[in-house]
Amino acid sequence: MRFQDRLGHNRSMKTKPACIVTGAAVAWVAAVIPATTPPVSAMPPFLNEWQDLYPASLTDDNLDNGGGSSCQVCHAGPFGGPPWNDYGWSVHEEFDVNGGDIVAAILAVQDLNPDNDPTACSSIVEINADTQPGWTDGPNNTFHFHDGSIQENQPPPADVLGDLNPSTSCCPADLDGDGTVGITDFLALLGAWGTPGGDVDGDGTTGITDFLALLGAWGSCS
Ligand SMILES: [Ca+2]
Ligand SMILES: [Ca+2]
Ligand SMILES: [Ca+2]
Ligand SMILES: [Ca+2]
Repeated sequence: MRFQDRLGHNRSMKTKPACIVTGAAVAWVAAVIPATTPPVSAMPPFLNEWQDLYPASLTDDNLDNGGGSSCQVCHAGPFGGPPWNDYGWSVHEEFDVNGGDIVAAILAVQDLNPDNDPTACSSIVEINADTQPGWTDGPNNTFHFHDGSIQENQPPPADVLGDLNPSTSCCPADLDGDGTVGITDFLALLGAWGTPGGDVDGDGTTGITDFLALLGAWGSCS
C-alpha cells in the first residue's frame, strides 16, 4: 500500500513491522546517552527512504518473502539494530559523517561494493538486479557493531529468496576474483591462452582481445 507522508513524499506501507530498536540497541542507547537526553523511540526511517529510492527492486521483498524481513537489507537480524552487514554499515558510517542525511548516505555508497562479492558488482547494480548489496554467499560476510568491532566469516540470512549476488561478473577481467585487475589476472590470462578459462570479452576463448580488455580494466573493479 502506498500513502503520502506529511511532506508529500510517497511512502510504502509494509504489512510487516518496520525495523525497530532491539533490546540490545536500547541497552546501547541507554548506556551512551545521558539521562537528560529525551528517549529515542525509533530509528530513523532508513528503510522507507531506501524503498522510495529503489521502488522497483525486489532486494527487500526477497528477504520478506524468504521468511526474514526487509530490515535485513542492512541488518543481520530481522528487527534491525546491531549488527549491520557491510552495506548497512557503509550507509551508517556515511550517515554519521554527512550530518544525518539518510538519502545522501544511501546514494553515497551505492556505487561501492561493500560486500566484496565475487562478481565485483556495485550495490546499485545488485539492487537493480534484485540481489543483496550487503550479503554474499557462504560464511564470507562481516558483522559490524556500534563500537567498531566486527565478526568475520558470518553466513547470510537463512531462506532469503533469489540470488545474493548477480549471475554475471561486473568485472570480467578480474579472473581470480580478488576485486582488482592486476598481475595475477594477467598471469591467469596467459595460462588460459586459447581456452575459455581467461575469456574477458565473452567470445568463448582467450586471446589478444582479452589481453587488451584486461589492460583497459587495470586497477580496482569498483
Ligand atoms: Ca556487491
Ligand atoms: Ca551481494
Ligand atoms: Ca584480480
Ligand atoms: Ca575472448
